[in-house]
Amino acid sequence: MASISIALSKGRIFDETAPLLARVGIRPKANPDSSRKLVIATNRRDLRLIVVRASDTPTYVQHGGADLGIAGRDVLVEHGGDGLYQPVDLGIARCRMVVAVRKGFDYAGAVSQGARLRVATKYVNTTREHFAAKGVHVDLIRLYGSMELAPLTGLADAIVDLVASGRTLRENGLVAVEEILPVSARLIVNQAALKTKRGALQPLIDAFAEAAA
Ligand code: PRT
Ligand code: MG
Repeated sequence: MASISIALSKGRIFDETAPLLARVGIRPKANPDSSRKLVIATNRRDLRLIVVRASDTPTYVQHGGADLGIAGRDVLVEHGGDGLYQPVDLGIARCRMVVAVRKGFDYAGAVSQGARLRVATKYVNTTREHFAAKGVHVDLIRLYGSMELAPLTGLADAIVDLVASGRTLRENGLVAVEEILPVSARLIVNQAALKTKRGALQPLIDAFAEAAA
């Protein structure tokens, strides 16, 4: 029996994937939110979960550290998606990637006057491409989290971050001024594994597609 591994991150992605796993007939033997285990066995002897950082999921699947993975479109676009199939939009962990600024900051004015905009984000590749396509000059400031602080402290004029309810922006006096991408989580597959283990992987991919629909 071919052994199969699925990479995913704890927190939001695991929580929203759990009902899909149940529908596919996969029952993890531990909950990564409470366990410290990074490799989690399931009721299926041929299948285990690998717990990784959200932004590392595409890297694990690309290099064959896992056969399958579950990752947000934000992470996939930023990573580039080399060596990955993205066969199923799971429709979970939905949010939007946006440009946000301090309330009262004249974003349209700054952009139309051709000012160099200082933009803080962890999505540097996506952000560079977004502004290049608009012909707006930006200085990128790479952060690893809490992007919302950057405009409040004068570190940056704008941020590129994810918004779901809008509460985080609102509570920090920020407003979204532009949408870059709608985001949801995708099932991703190592391209080489799909060829060598198609018999084991294809039914699982089909089951996820069915469970997500
Ligand atoms: O911790 P690590 O750096 O490894 O990754 P992470 O913090 O990005 O992981 P996690 O678990 O927070 O997010 C995993 C994935 O969930 C992301 O890659 C997205 O695809 C998806 N997702 C969906 C979100 C949100 N919704 C979301 N709202 N990820 C983050 N947020 C954050 C956002 O960055 C902001 O700080 O929530 C805040 C905004 O939420 P609202 O509801 O206040 O608007
Ligand atoms: Mg986090």
